[in-house]
Amino acid sequence: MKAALITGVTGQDGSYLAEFLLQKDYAVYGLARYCSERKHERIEHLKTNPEFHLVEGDLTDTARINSIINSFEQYDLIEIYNLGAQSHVKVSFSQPEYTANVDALGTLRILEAIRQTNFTSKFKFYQAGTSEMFGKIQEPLQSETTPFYPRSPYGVSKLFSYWITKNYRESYGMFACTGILFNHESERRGEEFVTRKITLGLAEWLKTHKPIELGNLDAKRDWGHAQDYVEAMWLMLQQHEPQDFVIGTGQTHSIREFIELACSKLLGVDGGVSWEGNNQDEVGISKYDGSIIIKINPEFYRPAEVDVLIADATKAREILKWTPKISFEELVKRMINNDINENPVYRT
Ligand code: NAP
Ligand code: G4F
Repeated sequence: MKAALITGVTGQDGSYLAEFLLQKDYAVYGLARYCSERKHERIEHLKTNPEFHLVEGDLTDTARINSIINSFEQYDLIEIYNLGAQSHVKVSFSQPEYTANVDALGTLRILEAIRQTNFTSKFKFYQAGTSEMFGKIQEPLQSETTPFYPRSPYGVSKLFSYWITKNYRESYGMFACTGILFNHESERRGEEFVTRKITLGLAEWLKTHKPIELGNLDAKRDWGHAQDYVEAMWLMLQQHEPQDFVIGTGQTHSIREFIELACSKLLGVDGGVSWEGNNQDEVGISKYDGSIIIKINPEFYRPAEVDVLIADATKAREILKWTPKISFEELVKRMINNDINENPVYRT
């Protein structure tokens, strides 16, 4: 009898992971926060599955976390995927204490709750680490051995979680590991992250010609598709020994490149958009009809930026036999098609 507890089940990754684990015959428990309207768009379709159970709770609530962890004694094996987080980097600058409470102490609460049970050895723990921990990169390609240099309260909080996970592994022999995942997007990506903001913004632009307002267009990210990445999380927990892994594509693209590709998919014009002006006065102009698609709004700049990220996922390739299947171009195409057709795939 195997069970999985997914914190953050209502999020992008949580919803894909729940689907993935249900297909593998796990009893899936999803931690979701109480909210006044019990609508969870990304997982609504799972609620009729008898093997899917919603558990109400919050990562800031120690007593509740303890009682949830203790409720799993009946199972032979319990995999915990700690995906719950205040995951927006910019928000972490305006809400640093809350971010640390959820993203750093939340992890400790789960680990300590597992340690205090009398069935600790039945648990395997996955921590959702991030390439944001590399921040101001210390090596051109970032692997498991690259020194960390986080650039936001979010990155610092996640780094605490990385170290406390390693500490519980080494101190208490717990099966606990961190996946250091680079950016992954999808048709279910939160609307405030730049890729989804762009694809949704383009859908809106088609109707209203309202320009999309963005911040730094020159930052570069290693973008994959979330569906590929949840498989890597599971693979980490199927290993004999707990180990940390970097997960990414090894390719990087700027926000500007994402826009150009999205616009060419949308407008059917090569390059899709041309750029005029500099810095805050720069605009992206549609090659199709000459109207403005992109404007800069300094409100979206960050106090400290992560300029570029590129994964070296050799270890995952060799040990987990994991490689991403969905290319950058396919990712952009899927997001554009989804948002233009107003046909969210999670309803199917
Ligand atoms: P997401 O869509 O923002 O989902 C975050 C989830 O955490 C949501 O279900 C949210 O619930 C939940 N949550 C937030 N605060 C909570 C709290 N106090 N107690 C319990 N749950 C809480 O994030 P994602 O993109 O799926 O990412 C999943 C995890 O991977 C996160 O930990 C993120 O930091 C990490 N990560 C993401 C990426 C990426 O590129 N996507 C890369 C590396 C690491 P609500 O629905 O109620 O808000
Ligand atoms: O889409 P973003 O907000 O993602 P960011 O900051 O890279 O963080 C995401 O990936 C991390 C993994 O590396 C996760 F750990 C984290 O939870 C999250 O999922 O921003 C990407 C880039 C940044 O450089 C930002 O400055 O896009 C730039 N950007 C430019 N204009 C913008 C905007 N970002 C957002 N969110 N909104 C803008 O208008």
